[in-house]
Amino acid sequence: PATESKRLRIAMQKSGRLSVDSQALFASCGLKINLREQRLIAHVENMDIDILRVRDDDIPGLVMDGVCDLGIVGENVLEEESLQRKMDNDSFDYTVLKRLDFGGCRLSIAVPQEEDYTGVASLDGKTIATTYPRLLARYLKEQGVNARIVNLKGSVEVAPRAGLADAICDLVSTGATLEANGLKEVDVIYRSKAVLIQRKGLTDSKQLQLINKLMPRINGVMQANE
Ligand code: PRT
Ligand code: ZN
Repeated sequence: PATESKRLRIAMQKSGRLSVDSQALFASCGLKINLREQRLIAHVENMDIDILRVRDDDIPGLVMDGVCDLGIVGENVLEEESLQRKMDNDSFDYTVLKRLDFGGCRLSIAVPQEEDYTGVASLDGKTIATTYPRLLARYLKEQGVNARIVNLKGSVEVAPRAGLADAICDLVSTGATLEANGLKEVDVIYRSKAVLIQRKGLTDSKQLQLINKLMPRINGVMQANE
């Protein structure tokens, strides 16, 4: 029945760099979840919440299409999806409820260590491999650089050695991966953290109440971690 309130659906990364911290955040907000089962949906035992465990790349779309109410995802993935949807004239609306204190990384351009890099203009006419073609294209356009973008879903860091590209644009945290592949970071184009987002048009009063209960807890947990 239409009057019956739906459970709040939160999307999180199933396994990867954001999943442990996302789980820990939920736990410290008092959500009792049994995540040991390899299930897509985990029911929160003590609140009207379901946790959806998916690939991080699917989270922006699930929230923007209104399939999930909340989601935790990296700003890099969120912004890339937004740019893509703008181009495709698809809906790309969402609200950021909180910028979180994990998942920090930067999206950077890197070139072979022996390369003489004198600034972004030296990428003119070059080929750059990346998993983030829209973010890279936006940056290159802002900088007035004309380069060819090769879209790779993985193994971006081996592209120069494999002769597929002159440079790469990839996520960096410690820099160890770049170093191990004979590359040097030359330009940071985007700084990212995990964010908690909410879909547009969420009006169910029970669900809104639940979010209003969660937010102070999230803020409290983050303050305690500072
Ligand atoms: O399976 P699924 O699609 O869900 O996961 P995924 O493999 O696409 O993503 P995952 O788990 O690798 O990353 C999820 C999110 O974590 C990213 O979208 C970022 O927001 C964030 N994050 C933070 C990172 C990194 N740090 C990071 N270092 N994502 C990826 N990396 C990779 C980077 O691509 C490179 O291969 O780690 C390597 C570089 O690390 P350093 O420490 O060697 O510099
Ligand atoms: Zn992914």
